[in-house]
Amino acid sequence: MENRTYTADAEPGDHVTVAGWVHEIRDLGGIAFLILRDKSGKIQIKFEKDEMDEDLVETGLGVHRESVISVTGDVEEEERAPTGVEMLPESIDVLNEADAELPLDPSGKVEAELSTRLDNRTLDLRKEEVKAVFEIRAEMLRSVREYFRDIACTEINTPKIVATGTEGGTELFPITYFGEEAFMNQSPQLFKQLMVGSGLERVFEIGPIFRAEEHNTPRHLNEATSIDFEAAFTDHQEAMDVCEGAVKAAYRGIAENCERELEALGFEDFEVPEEDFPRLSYEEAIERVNATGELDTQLVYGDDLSTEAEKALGQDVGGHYFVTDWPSEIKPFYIKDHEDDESLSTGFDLMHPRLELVSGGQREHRYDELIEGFKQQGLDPDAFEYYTKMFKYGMPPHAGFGLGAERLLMTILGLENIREAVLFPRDRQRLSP
Ligand code: AMO
Repeated sequence: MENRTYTADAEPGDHVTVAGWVHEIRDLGGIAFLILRDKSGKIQIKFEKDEMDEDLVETGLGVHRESVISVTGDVEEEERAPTGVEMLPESIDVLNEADAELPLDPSGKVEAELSTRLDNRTLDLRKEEVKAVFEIRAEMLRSVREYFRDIACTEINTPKIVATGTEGGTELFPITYFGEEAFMNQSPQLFKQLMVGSGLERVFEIGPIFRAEEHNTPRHLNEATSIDFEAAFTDHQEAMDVCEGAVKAAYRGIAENCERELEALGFEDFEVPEEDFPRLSYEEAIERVNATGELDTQLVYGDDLSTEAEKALGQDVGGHYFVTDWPSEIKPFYIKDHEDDESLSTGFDLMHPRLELVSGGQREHRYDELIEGFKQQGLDPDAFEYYTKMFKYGMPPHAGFGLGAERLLMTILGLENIREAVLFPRDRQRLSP
């Protein structure tokens, strides 16, 4: 729209055209106010009924809330106005009138269930605190991208329609691809590994992953966003350094660039984790969980960390921490075992006190050992020939990780439900919008 001014930029003395949504109309009798909202904020528009053109007053005050209008007029200083300025309208254009009844109240005065909010995301995101979540999400991804660029990684995009899965057969979404069975990709795992053997060496990808999990929990999605890193000539310790760096970069970016959004979400002070994330071995983690006395049944070596165990450990540690040196059989075929102890893997998880954020590790780059790993996991190596054969043509040692973007955002902002971190979540009940 030509000559449109954002409400936040309207200064006393200006003659401007603003455009946005009718947030509220307050009619006090002789005087009335229309609050107009746009991406940048709000502005008060004053109607002095006796002194203004009747049609103008009627148009401005007769319009339904949430209608889209543009207003042209002078901006004046007004201490009593919420933003310290107000506009005196000369002309008003109703660009699109909204229905009188709305399925959701964007002013937030009437609270709505999460499912109603998700059904009406457009209206939901007119709320300052909901919009803030997605402005922060954008900043989180921007700062993570910048971090990866700064450590010489190249951003890649890999296929989401694939012939085989990698993260366990039961969690695949099958699709039909020109009469052939295909799947939605669970992880860019194999593709990102193939790229460390290419001339790119160090890569990252931010993209969708698809998991046909039966879980219907506040921490699982069926379509999530994974922040993947993979680099040649890197071991699992260095991959953990990068992982910690990426998470801290996300916090820092938000702290530096999202002051207004954090305020809208009620943060009085926003803490950026500064200390090193401790690295606990799986064995230490098990001992520490058992020592908390929080579990009904003690964990034994070889158990995966249950949700209760993660919670107990999270409370005990009190901040982010890595769990390293997992028993080999718990970790997938592409993770390398320790050379001096094959019962232990180089796989690691990064935990937030609330939940797991990351899985990663050093990868098996030796052809024969890789084929053996497929067989041990009950997978047919022939089905992965496109991947395995590249390990015969000069595949460097490498490591990487996958970081769940929604889980990261959820933990940074303390969101209760992962669905609040996605515009249009996909879960067991939800396929639209
Ligand atoms: P993993 O399966 O552990 O590892 O996934 C990595 C991270 O992705 C996020 N995540 C999910 N988030 C929401 N809903 C889900 N259903 C979901 N599934 C996963 C989590 C998890 O920690 N290929 C490996 C990564 C690697 O080794 O590089 C992998 O996919 O935050």
